[in-house]
Amino acid sequence: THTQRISLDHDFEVLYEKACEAGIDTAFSRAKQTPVPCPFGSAGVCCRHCLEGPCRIGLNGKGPQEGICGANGDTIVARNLLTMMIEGAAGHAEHGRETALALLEASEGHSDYQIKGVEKLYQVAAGLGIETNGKAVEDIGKQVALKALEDFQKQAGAMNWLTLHAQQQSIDKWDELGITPVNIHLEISKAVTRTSMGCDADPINLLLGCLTMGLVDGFGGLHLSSDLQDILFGVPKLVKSNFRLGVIKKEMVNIAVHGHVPLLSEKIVEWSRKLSEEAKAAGAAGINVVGICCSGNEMLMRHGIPAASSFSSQELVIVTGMLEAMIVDVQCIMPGIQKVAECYHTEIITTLPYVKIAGSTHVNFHTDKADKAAQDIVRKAIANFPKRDHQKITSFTGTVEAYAGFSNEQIIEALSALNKEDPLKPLLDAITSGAIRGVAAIVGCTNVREFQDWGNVTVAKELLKNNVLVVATGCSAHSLAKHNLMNMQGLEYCGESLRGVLKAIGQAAGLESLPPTLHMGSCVDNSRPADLLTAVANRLGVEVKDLPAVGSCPETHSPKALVIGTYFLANGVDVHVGVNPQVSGSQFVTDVLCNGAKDDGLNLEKLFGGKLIYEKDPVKAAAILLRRIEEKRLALGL
Ligand code: BF8
Ligand code: SF4
Repeated sequence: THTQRISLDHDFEVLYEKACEAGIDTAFSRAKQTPVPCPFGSAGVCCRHCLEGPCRIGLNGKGPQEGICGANGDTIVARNLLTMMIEGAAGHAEHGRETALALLEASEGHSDYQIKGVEKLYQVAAGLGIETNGKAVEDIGKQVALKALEDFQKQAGAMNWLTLHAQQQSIDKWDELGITPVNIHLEISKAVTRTSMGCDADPINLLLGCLTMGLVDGFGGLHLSSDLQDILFGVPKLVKSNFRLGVIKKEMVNIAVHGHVPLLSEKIVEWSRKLSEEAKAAGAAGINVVGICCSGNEMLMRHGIPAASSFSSQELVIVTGMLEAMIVDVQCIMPGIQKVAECYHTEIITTLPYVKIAGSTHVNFHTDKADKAAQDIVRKAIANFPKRDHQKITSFTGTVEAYAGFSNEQIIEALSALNKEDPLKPLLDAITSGAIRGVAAIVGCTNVREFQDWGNVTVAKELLKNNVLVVATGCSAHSLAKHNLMNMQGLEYCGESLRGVLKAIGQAAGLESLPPTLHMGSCVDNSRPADLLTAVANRLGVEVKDLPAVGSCPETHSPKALVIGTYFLANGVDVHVGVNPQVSGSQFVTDVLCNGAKDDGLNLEKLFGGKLIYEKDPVKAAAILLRRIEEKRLALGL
C-alpha cells in the first residue's frame, strides 16, 4: 500500500524491505519511529539561545507568548530562520574557501592539481579586472585565488564575487536596504552575533539578515565554488551516463563518492582508472565509481560517472551488499551509514579533519597529498572486495540513461548552432513568442519524510506539460533523471511547443533533441541557472525579477536549500518549498515571506519582486508557479 512506500524508485523499496527484514535501521525506519515532529520546533518557536531557556512560545495564542528575556514569537521565529540560513551559507562558504585555497596551491605549484579550465580562468579574471596580457596561466590563477580569498577578509565595499555576477540594479537595491555583504566570514560572524541572546530583536531586521545570508551564499558559496571548480577541473560539457541501482556492478569493485567538495572525488575517479589492474588481481573485473548526492553530481557533470542515490536513500545503497567503500567528504552525510555499513563488508571512509564518524576509517585528505590519499582509499576498497558476503547481495540490472553537463557554456554552444552571432536569441524568441512560457529551476533535496522523488518528478511533469523549460540541480536532478526526464523518452511529458524548441536546439547541436530537463549540476551549481537568468535579463534589458522564472524545491531537507532559495528571493525570483520551512509560529514572519505585493505591510515581493511559496501538494504548487509565470509575462507585455 502507498503508506508503506518510501520511494517512487522501486529498487529502493526492495532494499528498504530487505533492511527491515534484516533488522537494519535506516532513516526511513527511524522516521517512522517519530511520526510527528515536535510541534514547537515545526512552528519555529523553540528558542535555546541561552541557559535561561530553552523557552517556547505557546501555539495558537495559548500559553506564554514571550521567552524569559521578553523575546516574542516573531523575534524567535525570525532568529531561528536566520540560524538556519547561517548554517546553510557557512557550508557553501567553506566549500568556496577550500576551492579557493586549492586554486592558490595549484597556481603556486605545490599541489597535486593543475588548472584545466584555462578559458574560464581568463573569463573570470577579466570579470574581476585582473590584467591577463602576457601573464602565465599560474600567475593569473594565483590572482584569481587571491581575489576569492579577499572575499573572506576585506573590511569595506562589496564582495568581489557579488560585483562580478550581480546586476547593477540589484546591487543598488541591496545597498539601499543595507544588506550587501562585505565579506563572507564577517557576515557569518555578524549574523551569529545578531542571533545570540540579547542582540537583534527586530524581526524585520533579522529577516533582512536572512537576505544578507542569501547573498553570502549565492555569491560566496555558489558562484565562487562553481567558478573556481570550473577553473580547476574544466567547464562541464554534455555527457551521457546512467542512474539507478543497476549502476552498481556485481563483478566490480564498487566505490561510492558522497558529499560535496569534488577535490578528492576527482582523484578517486582518476586513481580508480589507474589502479584497475590491481582490482583484477583481486578477482574483480575492474573498478566502478558511483555517485551519491552532490559529489555524485560533480563527477557526473565532468566525468560521466553514474549516479546511485540522492540524499534520502544513501544508507540503502550499502544494503545492496556490493559496495566496497563509501568515501565521504562534507555535508548531507547521514551518521547512520556507519551502522548500516557494519552489517556488511562496506568501509566508510571519512576524509576531512572536521567531518568524522565514530567507527569509520579516516584517511586525511589535503591537496598536496591528494594522489596518495586517493591511492590509499582505492586500495582499501580493492582489499574489501574478497570480503563480500555473497548471501547478502541484492543486485539490480535496470539503469536509466541520462544526459547531463549543461553548463551555461554548453547551453550557449548548443544555441550557437542556431544563431552564431547572437546565441541567446533563439531562446529569447522562444520565450517571447510563448513557445516556452517560462523557466523553472527544480532544485534541492530528497527528504526522508517525503515519498522519495514524487514531489520533484510531479512538479517537473506539470511544468513541462505546460511548456516551461525546466533545469535541475542537486538531489532533485537525481529524481528527474531516474524517472526518464533527462533522456529522450521523457519528451512525451513536454507540451508540444516546448518539445519543438528542445528538438530544434538539440538537432542543430547534433542530437535527436535536448532532453526534457537540463541537468546543471550540484547544489553550488545553482549559480548556473542564476547566471543563465542574468544573461537573459541583460539581453532583454530587464531585471532578473521581471523574468517569467521560478525556483522550486519540492522535497526540501537542508538549511542549504533554504539559503539558496533566499538568494533567489533576493533577486526577485519566486521560490517554492514543498516542506514546512518552520516559520508558521509567527504570522508576521509568514506574511513578510509569503504575501503578495498587493497585500498590506512590508513583504518580500514588494521589496524584491518574488515571494516564498509553501505548498506541500506538488500539483497545486505547479499550478501556483504557472500562474506566477503568466503574471510576470503579462507585466513584461508578453
Ligand atoms: O547540496 S540537494 S540533500 S546533497 S542539500 Fe543535500 Fe539537498 Fe541533496 Fe547536495 Ni543540496
Ligand atoms: Fe529564552 Fe530569551 Fe534565552 Fe531564548 S534567549 S532561551 S527566549 S531567555
